[in-house]
Amino acid sequence: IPALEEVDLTNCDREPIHLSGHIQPHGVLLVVREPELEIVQASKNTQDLLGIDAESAIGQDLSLLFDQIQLEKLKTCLRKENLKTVNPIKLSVERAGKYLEFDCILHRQEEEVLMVELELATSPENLSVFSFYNSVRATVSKIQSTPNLKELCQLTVEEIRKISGFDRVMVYQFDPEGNGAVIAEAKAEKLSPFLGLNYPSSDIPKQARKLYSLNWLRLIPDINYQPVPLVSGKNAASIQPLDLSFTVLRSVSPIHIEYLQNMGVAASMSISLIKDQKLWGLIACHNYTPKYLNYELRAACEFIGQVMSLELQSKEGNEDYDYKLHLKSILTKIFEDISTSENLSQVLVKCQHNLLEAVNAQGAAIVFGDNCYRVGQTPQGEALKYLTQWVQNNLNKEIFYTDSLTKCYPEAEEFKDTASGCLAVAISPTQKIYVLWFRPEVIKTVNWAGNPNKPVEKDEDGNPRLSPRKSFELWKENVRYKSLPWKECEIDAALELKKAMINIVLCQVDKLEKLNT
Ligand code: BLA
Repeated sequence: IPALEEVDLTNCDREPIHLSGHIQPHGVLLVVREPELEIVQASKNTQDLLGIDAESAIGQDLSLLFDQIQLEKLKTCLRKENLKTVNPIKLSVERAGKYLEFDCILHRQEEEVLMVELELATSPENLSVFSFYNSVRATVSKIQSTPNLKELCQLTVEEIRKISGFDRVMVYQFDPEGNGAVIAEAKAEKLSPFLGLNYPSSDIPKQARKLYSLNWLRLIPDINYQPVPLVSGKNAASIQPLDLSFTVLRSVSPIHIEYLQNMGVAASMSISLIKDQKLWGLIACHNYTPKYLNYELRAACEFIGQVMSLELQSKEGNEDYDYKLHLKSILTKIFEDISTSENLSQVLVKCQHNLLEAVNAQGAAIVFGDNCYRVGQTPQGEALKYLTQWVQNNLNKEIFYTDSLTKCYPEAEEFKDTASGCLAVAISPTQKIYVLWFRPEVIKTVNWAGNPNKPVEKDEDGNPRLSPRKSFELWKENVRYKSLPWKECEIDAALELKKAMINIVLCQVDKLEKLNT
C-alpha cells in the first residue's frame, strides 16, 4: 500500500483512500468507545470548533463536552437498532457561556466503536424537518412519472440543482469498462456545457468506486482545505489505522483535489447511482466557489439519488423497449421488400438504408462469391476482399460480432474509421453469400464539445497533470479501435434477417430446380 505522499498517477488505484487518517475541517470527528463513551481518537481541530484541544480530550468521556440533558439525548439514540435513522441529532455544546448547536452524525465502525461527527448546525431545528419533507416530496413524484431514462436524468439534475444550489449538476454514466459520459446536465447559464463529454475509467479509480457503492454521498465544501489529522490515545491501538469509509468528513485523495483544481472547481459533491447492486453512475455536482450543504440538505440529495436509482431499472427497460419496437418496424419493412422481390439483389436495391438501420450500422457489404454489394461506409477493394475471406474462414457460429475487430483481425487497423466493429452472418456458405455490417471507431460517433475549461495548474513543463483535456486524451486511448458495442436486440435482428434471406435464396434454388426438371 503506498503512503499518502507516494501516491501518483501510476499507482492511484492502490491509494487506501479510506485510511488517510485525516478529515476535512468543516467538522470534528471523535472516536468513542462504548459503553463508557470514552474518547479514544479525536481530530486535531477540536480546539477550533469545541474549544478543547484534542490531546486533552483523549481518555475523557463525552461528559467533557455535553451536559446531562445532551448526554441523555445521545444515549437514547444509541439504543436505536439502526443508528443511521437518528442522524443528525441536534446537540449543543457550551462554550464561553454560549450554547453552540451541532449536527451530530453517528455510526458504529465496529462493535463498541462509535464514530461521532459534529458539524456546526446551520438551520433551526424544527424548520429543517419541514423543508426536507417539502423539497423532496414533490421531486419524488415528478421523478417517478418521467417516461424514459433521458427525462429521468434531466429532471433529476434540475431538481438536485434547485435543492443544492450547485453551479453545475450532471449525471455521469459508466460504460461496462468504467469509462463515463455526461448524459444530463443542469448548469448556471454562463458556464460552458460538459454534456456529451467522455472521461476514462482512471478518473475514478477502483477503490473509490467500491467506496461509492457502499455510501451514497460525499461533499468537499472547499477543495483548498487543510486536511486535519487524527490524534489517538492508548485505547485506540486496536482500531488503527482507522477505517473512515463511512465518515462524512473523510479527507479526500490529494490526486482528486488536484484534478478538481485543474478543472477550476472549488467545491464538489457526488451522489451514487446504483443499479443491480452495482455503481451505475454518479450525480456529480460542481461549484466554482466554496459551498457547504448542511446534513439535512445532503440527506435530501441522497434520498433523490436513491429514488432515481430505483427508477433506473424500469426506465432503462423502457428505453430498450422503444428501441426494440423501432428495430421491429424496420425488420417488417425489409420483410415486405423480401416478399415482393425475385432475388436477393432486388431486395438489396429496395431496402438499402433499412438494412443499416435494422442493426444500427453505418455500413454493410453483401458478398456473392466474387461480387460484392455495398451500402454506407465500408472497407473497400482488396481490404474488403481479405476481410471477407477471413470472415468466411472464421465464421463457425450462427453469427459473428465484435466491437473491436483489430483484436481478432489486426489488419482491421487500416480501416478502423469505417469498421472497428463488425457483425457477420452466412446466408449460404456453399454459394459464398455473406452479409457483413460495420461500425466506425467510437471516437467518430461521440460528441466532444471541446476543452470545457481552461486548465489552471501546470507542471514543470507547463502542462496540467490532471485535467479534463488530458482525460479526454486518455479516454481516446481507452476506446481506440473500438466501436459502440452490438446490443442483444441488434444481434437478434441480424439473426432474423439472416433467416429471411436464407429463405429467399432457397426459394430461388427451388425455382431453378423446377425450371431444370
Ligand atoms: C474521485 N473522480 C472522483 C470523483 C469524481 C471524479 C466525480 C468522486 C469524488 C467527488 O465527488 O468529487 C471524476 N468528476 C469526475 C469526472 C467528472 C467529474 C470524470 O465531474 C466529469 C465531469 N483522478 C484522475 C486520475 C486519478 C484520479 C488520473 O483523474 C488517479 C490516477 C483519482 N478520483 C481519483 C481518486 C478519487 C477520485 C483517488 C477518490 C477521491 C476520494 O473519494 O477520496
